[in-house]
Amino acid sequence: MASVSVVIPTLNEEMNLPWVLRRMPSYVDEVIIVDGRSTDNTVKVARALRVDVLVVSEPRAGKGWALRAGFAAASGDIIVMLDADGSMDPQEIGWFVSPLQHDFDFVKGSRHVTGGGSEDLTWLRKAGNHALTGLANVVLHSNYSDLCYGYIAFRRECLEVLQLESDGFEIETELIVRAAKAGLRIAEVPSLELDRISGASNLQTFRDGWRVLRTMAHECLVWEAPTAGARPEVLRRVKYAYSNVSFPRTPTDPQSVLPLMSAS
Ligand SMILES: Nc1nc2c(ncn2[C@@H]2O[C@H](COP(=O)(O)OP(=O)(O)OP(=O)(O)O)[C@@H](O)[C@H]2O)c(=O)[nH]1
Ligand SMILES: [Mg+2]
Repeated sequence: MASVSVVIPTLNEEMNLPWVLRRMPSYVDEVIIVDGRSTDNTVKVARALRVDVLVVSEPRAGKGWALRAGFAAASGDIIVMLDADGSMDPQEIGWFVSPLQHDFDFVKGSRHVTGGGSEDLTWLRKAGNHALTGLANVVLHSNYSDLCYGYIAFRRECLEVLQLESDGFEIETELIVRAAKAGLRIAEVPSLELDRISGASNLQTFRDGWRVLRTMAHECLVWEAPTAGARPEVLRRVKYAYSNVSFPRTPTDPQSVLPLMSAS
């Protein structure tokens, strides 16, 4: 059974973390809180709720810095990233983990497939996300349904291929674009985004929307997926054809099968 690490960036989330940590499924092996800028009791609350929590310090500003520090510290076979504000329900982690145990490399939550949804999206963000998703799909020949959503899980080996370098919220775009360009096997699972429980959002729609667009252009045009240095299972879609593609599609004589069946 693969081990699961959950990475949670926190910036003044003392009020919201209790809900998040109490909803953590028991099969999660490691919970990593990445903090360094909170001025409230976020870290104390985390330690009080979960004695084995791993606290990583990242004083630089931005979700990208925080996630990269958390990923570097994670020891699980599977890494799940989710927010600390109560907008992503840890009880959904199983939906993300199971495709990864069945040959997928990268699993994304989607608010725009059946079973998913959002209590949190304003019409402006919804329209912006829709436009960015459409644009990404045209350029990447992908069929993502929800680009700007950061409930994501992947096999740890993927980090070697993804080579993340973003500092802010645009790390989500970087992850998603690079996963498609690297030929990872990607699945989307439904996710219900809830309202932030309390406190203020750190996202600014226009500033961060622009950063997402700029990152997308850069990633699509400039970034090239590495072909060496990564573990083969992560790159299998690039390097290998499915082993059964040449399995002959000719009619089978039933007599060649039936004696075998009756013998068993
Ligand atoms: N460590 C760390 N965590 C951060 C930083 N900025 C944001 N976060 C965390 O990243 C997560 C996402 O931030 P939010 O402010 O909720 O942004 P969002 O979910 O994209 O926007 P909303 O939908 O408006 O909530 C939360 O858990 C924040 O606490 C940062 O600079 N450092
Ligand atoms: Mg949020």
